[in-house]
Amino acid sequence: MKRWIFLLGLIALSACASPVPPTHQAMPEKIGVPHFVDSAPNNGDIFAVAPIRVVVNFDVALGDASAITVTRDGAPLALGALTFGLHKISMAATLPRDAGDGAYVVKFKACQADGTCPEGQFAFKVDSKIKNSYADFTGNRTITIRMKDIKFVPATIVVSVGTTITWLNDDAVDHFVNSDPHPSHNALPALNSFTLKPGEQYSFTFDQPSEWAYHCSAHVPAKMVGRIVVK
Ligand SMILES: [Cu+2]
Repeated sequence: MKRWIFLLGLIALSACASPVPPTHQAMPEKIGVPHFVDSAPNNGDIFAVAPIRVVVNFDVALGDASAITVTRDGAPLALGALTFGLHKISMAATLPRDAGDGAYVVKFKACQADGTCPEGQFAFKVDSKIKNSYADFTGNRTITIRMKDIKFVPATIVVSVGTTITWLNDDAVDHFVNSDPHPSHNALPALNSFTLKPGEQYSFTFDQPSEWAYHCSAHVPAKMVGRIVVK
């Protein structure tokens, strides 16, 4: 009985939690494959601008026959060559620049040491209308994002290429700036900060047009997340 009351409380809490930007919705469950860890985009992400690449991470090395394909509204996209990350536990494919609005499905084949190549997939959406809810800082050379009350403020912004963003920890607890996905943090590895103690700050200059999703790895359950459209 107590357990049910606890669960109902959790549901009530999540229903009235502070508003999160409209960047995620439920989508069909991804098809899991052995040794899959995470992906960027995350399954179910909604972006205002199409990301420039997709990344899929595993906890074992991948074989050369591994592959990624991406469709938008069912039509295949021409991707850049598949690249493998360090130790071949990640693979990435580049999308056409500004690939446009639509429903994207990423299918991947993850060849493993036992000779099998299990296939999985995940989905995300691009809807340029949600950019209206992002704070527009285009033309500014420097921007400060505060880390306050376990949130990035502002959480969703648009900036120009070459803008330097400074994150300032204005909270009483440690925070991080981490590239999505969690826990691999490798869609944009250079973005990752060290621990930011209260009062400390960290800067990064964005030089690739895309929409970059990031989070604080100390506060994943609290959804301390942010998005930066670079154009
Ligand atoms: Cu944090």
